[in-house]
Amino acid sequence: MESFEPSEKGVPGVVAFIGIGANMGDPVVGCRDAVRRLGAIPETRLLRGSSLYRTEPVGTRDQAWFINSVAEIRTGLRPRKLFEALKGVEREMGRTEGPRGGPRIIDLDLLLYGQEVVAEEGLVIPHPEMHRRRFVLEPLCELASYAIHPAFGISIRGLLDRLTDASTVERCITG
Ligand code: PH2
Ligand code: MG
Ligand code: MG
Repeated sequence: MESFEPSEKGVPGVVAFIGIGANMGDPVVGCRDAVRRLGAIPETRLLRGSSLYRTEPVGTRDQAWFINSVAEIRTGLRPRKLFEALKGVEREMGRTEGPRGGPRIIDLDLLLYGQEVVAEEGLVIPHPEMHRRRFVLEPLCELASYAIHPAFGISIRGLLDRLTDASTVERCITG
């Protein structure tokens, strides 16, 4: 994974965090491929990727365990354009409509977009479930424990300390 470089300072664009998940096909390969593809989105650079985590399914529990990670990007795209680009990457990787919360070849969720709060039809940022999900907060905390959830004014570390989600999240491949 690429790491943050001091030369990034002053580069225009907004730092955003993307949640990545997969539990079909080879999910390790899928998650890595997705991270690489994020860096190919127009006006967007990949800054860092977290470790990969093996995670117990939350919600629909009768499905395979997931691989989850988080990537940090810098983008010149506005939130809606970035969201559409993420959907485009999901489609390119073969994602098809399936049952809500069910198995998927790849899932790319826009977690944080700078400190912006967005509540539009079909697009809510910060991601409306992120503060409840250990499979999101553990990898996000690895990258940005200090980041503030702009709707709650609480750091990622603080959200993790308050979390009641007791599902298993194991770091399996170090970033
Ligand atoms: N995604 C879901 C539902 N449940 N569970 C885990 N462990 N990881 C996920 O990415 C996940 C989930 C819907 O997006
Ligand atoms: Mg999701
Ligand atoms: Mg999604």
